[in-house]
Amino acid sequence: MITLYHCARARSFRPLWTLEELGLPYELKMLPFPPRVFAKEYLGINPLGTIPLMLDGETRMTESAAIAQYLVTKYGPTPLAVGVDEPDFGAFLNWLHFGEATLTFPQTLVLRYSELEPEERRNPQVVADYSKWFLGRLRIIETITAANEHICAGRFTAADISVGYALLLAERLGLTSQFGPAVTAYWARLQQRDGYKRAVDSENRAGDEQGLARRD
Ligand SMILES: N[C@@H](CCC(=O)N[C@@H](CS)C(=O)NCC(=O)O)C(=O)O
Repeated sequence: MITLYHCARARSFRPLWTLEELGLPYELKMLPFPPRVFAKEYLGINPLGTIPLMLDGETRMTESAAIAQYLVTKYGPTPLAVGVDEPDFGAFLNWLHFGEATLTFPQTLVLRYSELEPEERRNPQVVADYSKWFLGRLRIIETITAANEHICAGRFTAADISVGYALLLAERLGLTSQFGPAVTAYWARLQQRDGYKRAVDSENRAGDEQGLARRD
């Protein structure tokens, strides 16, 4: 049985969404955010203190895009993976990792310096600069989704899950009004997927059962 450690609406949503799209059984362990502060015992399981942590037998992984790649590769064949023999294999890996490394990282600075730091350490300049950074990098997704329903390979893949999570975080940060029309429509399409809805339900259910408040 796969075990996934998760905080509501955090990057661990990528593996959760992937598990739901694949219909795999898993155990979801919800943690308060940040676990490093509010669930110190978690450091004994994951010394990094970050989520996700996915356990699958002897396999331990802590990178959300890599876990999505692992799941679709190991538990395929599935259309969510793009094979090495397909023309879009490179594009698949590129956008899968772009979703985290390029689209999510700048937003974590926005989150940190607008909400998570104590009042006296908040920094509107960092928030403005890294919001702009994110929106600048998002232009390439606007171009792609203006011409394509999905990011690559002509179908829904784990790369859409990776980019989709960055859009979920942007929504939480109030950046959606600055999305272009194609990204707005793409994000709406992603949220209509049954797999996405099941992941949201699963997170809410596990949070309720484990006594954790839902996060907006
Ligand atoms: N690159 C990693 C980042 C993991 C990460 O930093 N997760 C955040 C939540 S989204 C976290 O655990 N933050 C709490 C902390 O740093 O203490 C991934 O994609 O999974």
